[in-house]
Amino acid sequence: MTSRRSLLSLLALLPLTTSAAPPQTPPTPQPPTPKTAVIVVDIQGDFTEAHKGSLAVPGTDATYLAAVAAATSSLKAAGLPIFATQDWHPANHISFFSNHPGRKPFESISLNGRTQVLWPPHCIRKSQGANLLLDRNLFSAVVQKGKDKRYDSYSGFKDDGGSSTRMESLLRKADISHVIVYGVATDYCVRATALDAAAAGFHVTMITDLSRGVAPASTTQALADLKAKGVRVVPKLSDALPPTPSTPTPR
Ligand code: VGL
Ligand code: ZN
Repeated sequence: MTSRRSLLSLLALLPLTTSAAPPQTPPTPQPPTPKTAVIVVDIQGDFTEAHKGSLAVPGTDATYLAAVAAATSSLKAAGLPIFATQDWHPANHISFFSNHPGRKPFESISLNGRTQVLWPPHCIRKSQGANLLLDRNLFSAVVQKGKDKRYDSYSGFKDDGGSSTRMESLLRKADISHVIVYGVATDYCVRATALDAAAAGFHVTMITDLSRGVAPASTTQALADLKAKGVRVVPKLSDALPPTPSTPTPR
């Protein structure tokens, strides 16, 4: 009796080698679903007609802003992290025509070997017109750009001097592989941000219905440039979603 008992208890202590091998892999392996983030570009008073902005982009009325707000809310509700870019210039910024005596708004000049469009003063840091027009609670982070008076920064990733913003590291930290991009202006900051995202290796989808351009010709050209670099250019938010299901499908 004792011998059989002790034998059984001894057996219980032995590691089971034949059946039910201990797991060698992490207990909850993740399916390789691509993680998607949203970059909402420069939705600020100075770029909108609705707020009588100093650099109002055509088509940025209250209806446009409502569509951007609704789309951004639904993307956040679907669980996607939302990043905003915010043009945030010092008053003496190089891109303002008024800082170049004798120059007029929308003129292009050559500056240190680059073409610089001279803009009406806009998005001066802390000014009313620089305010983001969407609820702050939507955003995982707000990435400010154009803060160095010497350089313009259409891109949310880096300025014309090559200095990086926090954008790429924020996306990497969040393990993002896809970004959805929309906002203003299609031909400037949306274009540059989407191109830099693609150059950094992210899959990029740009939504035209949620974006507006400064001028028709440069907007058409911008969309061609984006497509040429592999950016998926789609009209609607619903076209942007299929490759990246936001709700996990049961397996
Ligand atoms: C922008 C011109 C100057 C933009 C910013 O948001 O597209 N355009 N600064
Ligand atoms: Zn600017």
